[in-house]
Amino acid sequence: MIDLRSDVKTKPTDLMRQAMATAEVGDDIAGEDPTVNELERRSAELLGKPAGLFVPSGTMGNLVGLLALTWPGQKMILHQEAHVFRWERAGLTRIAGLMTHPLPGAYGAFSPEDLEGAIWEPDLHSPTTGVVALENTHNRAGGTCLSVAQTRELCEVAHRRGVPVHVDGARIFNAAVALGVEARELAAPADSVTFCFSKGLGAPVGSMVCGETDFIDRAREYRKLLGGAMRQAGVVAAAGLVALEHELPRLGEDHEKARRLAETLSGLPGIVLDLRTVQTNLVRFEVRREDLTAPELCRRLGEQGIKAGAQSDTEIRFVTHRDQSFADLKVVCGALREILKGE
Ligand code: TLP
Repeated sequence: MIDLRSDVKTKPTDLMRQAMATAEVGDDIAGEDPTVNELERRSAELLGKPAGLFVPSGTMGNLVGLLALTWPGQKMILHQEAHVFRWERAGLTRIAGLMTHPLPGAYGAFSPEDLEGAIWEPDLHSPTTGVVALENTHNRAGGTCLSVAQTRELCEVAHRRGVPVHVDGARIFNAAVALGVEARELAAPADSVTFCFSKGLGAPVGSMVCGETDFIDRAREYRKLLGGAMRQAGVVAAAGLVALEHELPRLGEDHEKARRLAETLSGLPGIVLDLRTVQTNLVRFEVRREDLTAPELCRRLGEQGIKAGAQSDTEIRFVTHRDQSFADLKVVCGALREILKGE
């Protein structure tokens, strides 16, 4: 099977499995797991922050980050298609008690002007703004990147008004590779940044939250509260260390695969695809045909051993990752040409 549904579908590599089998471990809640400690140190260094906190998932990373930056009843400003808004079971409201103020914006980015307007002047009646959230790369926009300049400008507006910024950087290393910058440059202007080991980096479990030491101390308390504090977590952290060393340098290949898929797709009848969105390892497109819906196209691909997921009747997202070869991608392109030829 060739799996295009998500980069979360990758299986741990042999190197990861070896590292997991031989990892030195201890009780992480007590700070005694040397492998987790090393992963937190290395991650913080890569993002240019003083401290890191290993958490089980991207969802928990976002949640502990938001809890540590805000108070219940505050307002959170975020993109209207943000993952934390659309796909995280409203934890930010149910658990962190935050009210949301979603903003529109092309390619996953709202404007500094819209942000400025959304941070209301303090008065007796209104909620205060607790946090601004950015997402880099932006999932729903098709894996688009926020540049260093965009990140800086948005953070400047927020900070000038005394509001901290959280970056959901589940795929921040994809953004760094695509933009040709260091991840720490993208993280520098923000107060809190998360990233995932279990997406393009190919590890089986885990995400990281990075920021100032006092912020991470608070996030650690919230991780405990949410039941995310682990014991001999070095077994999974070991795979994260392998991911940073061996998988991070090859992320560009996934972008090349996505480009090839997108170029094939955009030439096929009834496919609507904005090539400007194809910046990293996600390819979002629409199927606008009389004879075929998006779920039907996925079903036909399935018959040829290709797993793909429709997001609606007309929308599909393909995701490239380490477990597909360039030869696999040729097979996918051939199948697409065959199914979509003529109309
Ligand atoms: N994204 C996944 C899931 O929606 C299944 C995917 O396939 O793209 N932030 C962003 C930007 C994400 O894309 C995701 C997961 C998360 C947070 C949440 O991470 P997890 O799944 O580890 O909780």
